[in-house]
Amino acid sequence: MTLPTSASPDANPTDAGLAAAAAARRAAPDAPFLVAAAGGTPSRRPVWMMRQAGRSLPEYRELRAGVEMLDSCFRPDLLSEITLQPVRRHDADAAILFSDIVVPLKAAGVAVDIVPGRGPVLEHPVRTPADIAALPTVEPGQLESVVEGIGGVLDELRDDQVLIGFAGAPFTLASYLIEGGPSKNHGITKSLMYSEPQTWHALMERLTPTVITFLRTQLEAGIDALQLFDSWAGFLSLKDYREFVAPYSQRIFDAVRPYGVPMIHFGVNTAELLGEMAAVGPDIIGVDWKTPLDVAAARVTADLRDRGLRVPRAIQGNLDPAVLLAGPEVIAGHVRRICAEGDAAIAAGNATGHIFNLGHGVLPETDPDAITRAFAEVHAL
Ligand code: 1CP
Repeated sequence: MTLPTSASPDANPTDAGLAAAAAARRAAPDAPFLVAAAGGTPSRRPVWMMRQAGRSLPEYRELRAGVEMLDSCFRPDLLSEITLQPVRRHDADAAILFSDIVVPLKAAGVAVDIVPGRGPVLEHPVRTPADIAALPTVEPGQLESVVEGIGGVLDELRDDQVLIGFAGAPFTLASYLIEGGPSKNHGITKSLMYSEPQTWHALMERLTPTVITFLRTQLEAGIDALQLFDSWAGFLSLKDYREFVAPYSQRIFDAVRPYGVPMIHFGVNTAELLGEMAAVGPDIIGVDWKTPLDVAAARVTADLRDRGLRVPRAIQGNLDPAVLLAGPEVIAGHVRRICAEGDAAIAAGNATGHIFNLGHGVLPETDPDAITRAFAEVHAL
């Protein structure tokens, strides 16, 4: 097992780190996900779904019985098996690593647990300069079980299927740390940001290296692509996102770009932020279900062009997860519409490719057969 060698997270990756990643990564030149991400014509439209691993699957519930959520993220056998379950069942073009955005914090020694039916809960919220100074930064050696689990996934994937690694972006992580758990309006987080900007920036500075190390560790273990989840960034205005969040997310993309894998950036309620979230550096823009893909792509392209940045980019999305609870005809209609909107974005020159996904995660009550049918319908179009 090779562990990352990059000592200073924010510096350029070391040659040894880049070599380790290149050696661990499988050659998958024809994988539809990678072809679509690179602007080519894939053999079929690639599809994966956020939260495809997890509670919608009976085989997941069976495997997790009696095992705490975060414990399962540190058991390589469970990690690989749960990651692979939806890929086998639904013939997905990509696996998403079974982990959680709080895994690097837990690995670093932060007292955090995932409470069933609720989400990540901190024993001590992080709200003061002293709390921030005491927050540990994750070291690659603390993530060995994740590295081992990734190896298990790569051994089993077909070579036209990819493994997507991920991390939570600093804003979304900060919200859990400051609030102490899931939040409806992120009020404590935002009030700290407004009233104590220095404390806010200190927390962002503290979290950024942990996110970089978590991603580099996955890259050096061989992931084929990555997604930075800033799930709750849509609670911010564009101005606040620019000032308080974008510089850190940009540093993260800069720090992992040398590995050369496709990078996705996603958040919910981000219609107003899409251009800015694209400008911080991803290759693929994840869109929630509220903005049609062709409209989103046009907006992103215009914003990037105004700044002299590379256009167009690939686009990912964006079926409303609730549609999967409706009947087969309803699902098929929405799948057709979204594929047409993706094609329209490409035809207009505003996207290089379309990766089908949901606009957010699979709802736990979703019938797995409805998910399988949706995958097949995307592939048939
Ligand atoms: O009881 C259970 O089975 C735990 C439910 C669960 C699962 C399956 C949690 C708790 N996390 C996960 C796995 C997970 N988390 C994955 C891998 C599985 C997959 O996608 O197929 C991923 C990518 C995440 C990432 C994650 N965790 C995000 C970003 C994505 C998103 O949904 O926006 C966020 C915000 C979290 C926090 C979290 N962890 C768990 C829950 C229920 C939540 C959300 C809590 C909240 O609403 O604030």
